[in-house]
Amino acid sequence: MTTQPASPKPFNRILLTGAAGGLGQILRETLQAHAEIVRSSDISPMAPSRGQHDEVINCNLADKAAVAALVKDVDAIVHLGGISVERPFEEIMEANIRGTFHIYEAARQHGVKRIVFASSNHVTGFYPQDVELDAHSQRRPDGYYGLSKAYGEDMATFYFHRYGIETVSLRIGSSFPEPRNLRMLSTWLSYPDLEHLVARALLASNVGHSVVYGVSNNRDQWWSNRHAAHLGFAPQDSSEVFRTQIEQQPKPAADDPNSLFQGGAFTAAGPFGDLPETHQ
Ligand code: NAI
Ligand code: 15L
Repeated sequence: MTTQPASPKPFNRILLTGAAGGLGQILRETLQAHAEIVRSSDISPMAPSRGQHDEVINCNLADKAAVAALVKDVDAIVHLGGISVERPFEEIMEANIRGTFHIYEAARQHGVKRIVFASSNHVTGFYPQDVELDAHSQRRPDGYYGLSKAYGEDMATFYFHRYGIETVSLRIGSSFPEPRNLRMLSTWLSYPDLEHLVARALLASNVGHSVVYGVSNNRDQWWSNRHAAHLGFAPQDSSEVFRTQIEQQPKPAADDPNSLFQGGAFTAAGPFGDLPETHQ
């Protein structure tokens, strides 16, 4: 009896940026299902390559020439790399704003047709927690970090209309092994649901530039994915199994940013880098 050859994977080579990070380490494993070769990249050290299907390249996203070389021979990009919390503008500028521009430019040069962009719920973080949002809601970034993700989303729109490069922007809520506080009972995205979301973002056809909130099937939802149904994202997990343990934590005060805004503590970060009084 002859064995059938395994069916070809949808992509030959996927580039994963931010591969040393919390989500990158998860996706480095699971992207193997979708590509013959996963090329993992980060500015920080990563676990060594485990063979010819698992490439590892250190790269600073702020270095345009290095990013252009990184993207050579790639068919799709899962772009997670960058500063993932609120920081002074200058840091965000290099890694997130310049870095994302370098990724799109390199994609254009090398003919990459699909990018999955790790955006964030912080592009709409300044909405109150009792307002339901969808992908068409006007953005309300809650800091330089949220602004950089809004810029990334706009860059995705531009590169689609100008060059036909498709993107799915994932407005990820809080993707950790477990929700950490009351707010995250609404914003939590489990790792299995993240993996499923990234798979749909890579594989769904005719996405143009689509925006989807990355959130599990939690009981209390702030975000509707009514405009992203074409992606086929159907989260299976719920934060509800953690509710009893989370509700044992001291409850934040009613005027605490974690109680008021969807972006939680990010809305109260900064200001950074005030000049000394003699320079004002
Ligand atoms: P992380 O901070 O653990 O990983 C980000 C990685 O990017 C790090 O390994 C870091 O070394 C790398 N990086 C930073 N600056 C770089 C540069 N100049 N060049 C190359 N690499 C650089 O973040 P995490 O949690 O894994 O998130 C991944 C992505 O998803 C990030 O873009 C983050 O903004 C986004 N996101 C994550 C959420 C979460 O709940 N984990 C929520 C919303 C968005
Ligand atoms: C994010 O965008 C951050 O990258 C992550 O560290 C979490 O803080 C998350 O948002 C959140 O809003 O909980």
